[in-house]
Amino acid sequence: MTQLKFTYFDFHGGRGEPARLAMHIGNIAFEDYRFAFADFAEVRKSTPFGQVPTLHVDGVQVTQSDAITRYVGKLAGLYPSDPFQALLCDEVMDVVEDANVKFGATFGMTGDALKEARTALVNGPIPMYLRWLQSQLQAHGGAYFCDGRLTIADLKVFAYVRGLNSGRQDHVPTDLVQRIAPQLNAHVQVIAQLPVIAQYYAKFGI
Ligand SMILES: N[C@@H](CCC(=O)N[C@@H](CS)C(=O)NCC(=O)O)C(=O)O
Repeated sequence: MTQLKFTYFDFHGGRGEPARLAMHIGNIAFEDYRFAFADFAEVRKSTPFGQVPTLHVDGVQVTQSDAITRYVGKLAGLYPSDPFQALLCDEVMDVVEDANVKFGATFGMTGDALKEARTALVNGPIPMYLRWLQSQLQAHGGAYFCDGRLTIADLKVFAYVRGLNSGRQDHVPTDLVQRIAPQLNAHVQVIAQLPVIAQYYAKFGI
């Protein structure tokens, strides 16, 4: 059996969450190597770009969150086999990643600089991405983003929207998604209530 070791922060979000969820849903055995934020400086030394997540596949270290999520998504049966549905799935994931990259540029900022940068995102790019994601969801029936079923695109958006709603991101109002794209919050609720997802978070006491 292929040995998988997934390395990411010890929290339930970010770029690592879709892959962790996909492996759980697919009942794929893996070592879930979680580390504290305080240990990142040390952990990053063992990664090629000083970034996480990484996935070791039989000892081979692989980077890039979406490539990893697609790989485990295929193993878990959560990636479309139809090329056009796969394209739609990838498109949604890449849009969320564009949003992540813009947001990531504000990490490390403090004080007024952080406030200004986050406020600019909240007033521009983030609503743009949220509106587009909501329109994609609607265009594909309202329940799932593609393939008429749960895929890794849903997991990627789920983790992103939960992060925005969490209150953990300074200067991002917790009602932003609800104001701009309420159907994304309804989607989060549906995903969170799937027995396999509810069971996953219950394991962590969430
Ligand atoms: N393209 C990479 C980006 C990874 C990335 O930026 N990860 C963040 C944590 S979510 C990180 O390690 N940031 C530290 C840095 O870039 O210095 C991916 O998708 O995996």
